[in-house]
Amino acid sequence: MNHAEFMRRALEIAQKGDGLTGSNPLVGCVMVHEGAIVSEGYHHEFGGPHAEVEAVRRLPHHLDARDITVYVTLEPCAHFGKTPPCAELLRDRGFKKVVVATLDPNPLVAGKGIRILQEAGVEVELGVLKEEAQRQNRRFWVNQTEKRAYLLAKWAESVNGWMGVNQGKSVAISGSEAKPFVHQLRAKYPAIMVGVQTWENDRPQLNTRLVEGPSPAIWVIDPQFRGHYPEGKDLQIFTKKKVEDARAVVLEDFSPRAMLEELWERKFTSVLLEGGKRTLEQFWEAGMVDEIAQIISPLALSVGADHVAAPTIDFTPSEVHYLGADTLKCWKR
Ligand code: AOF
Ligand code: ZN
Repeated sequence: MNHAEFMRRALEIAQKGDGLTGSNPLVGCVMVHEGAIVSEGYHHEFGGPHAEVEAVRRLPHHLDARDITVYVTLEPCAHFGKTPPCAELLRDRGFKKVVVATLDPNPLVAGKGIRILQEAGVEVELGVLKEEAQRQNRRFWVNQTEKRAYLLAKWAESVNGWMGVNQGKSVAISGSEAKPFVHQLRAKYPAIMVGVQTWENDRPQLNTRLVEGPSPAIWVIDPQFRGHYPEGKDLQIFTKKKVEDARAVVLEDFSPRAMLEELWERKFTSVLLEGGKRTLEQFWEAGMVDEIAQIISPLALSVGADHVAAPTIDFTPSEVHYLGADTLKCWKR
């Protein structure tokens, strides 16, 4: 195995933490002695030990750290978080060399980890598989560099480009195999957001009833506060209007970015935006869509005055999957 292959292995094991690390990144660490992997570790879950700590624990005692090169997919941390700084751990163990895929955008670290190592005379190589490493932690990157929630835009449309009907008549577009997929998606997102029009038209439940997993917190975008929100219903409403409702969150700046920043401040690292047309387009036009899941059903809805056209969002899918008769087109920024 060569240099890049060791880092690729570190990225591969990092992926095992997918969905479990919460607001933390996925991180993998591989230790190499005389061209062979002698230890591995990854960040398993939020609050758990960091990848480097896991790898150090598994390292056979008889090996001399001065002969070992450490590969890690993210700059070792420099702060006392839930665990002591990983950069100090690697330094104190006396490893010969540390190869890092990318700097940590977290301001608590951001170059400080590398400095700790270099100042102690540890050889550091930065940038091996940098792009892959940053893409793997796309959500963490958006959170840390833009201080906002990461956004996935999801909608379903008929093959002839309709999204549904107006005036309180909800219509099922996607088929039975797409539904559990959508519910799985919801279980992975701490928040779900819809425009007031969709809220009023469809009365969506926005939960995960078809799969195991938590239902996301519901957010409705309703500048004039004209929606109907039953007493006791657990949700939050972004609005411009100062109203007497504890669930209302009044925003002066009613932009897509401001909403995502507000969500991030409230500890929502990501949000699933489920419509409708105008809302989806507004977030897209504001450059706030990080990922898209578009479901296309083979059903040709007939054209009527009360039909709603699908959003006009021009993207080139990076992946296409099939959910029964439906097609799923995915895109990532
Ligand atoms: C590493 N190795 O495996 C991870 C790192 O709350 P804590 O203590 O878990 O710290 C979380 C921060 O530490 C996180 O925001 C990111 O900057 C870094 N994560 N660093 O050296 C790891 N998971
Ligand atoms: Zn650490």
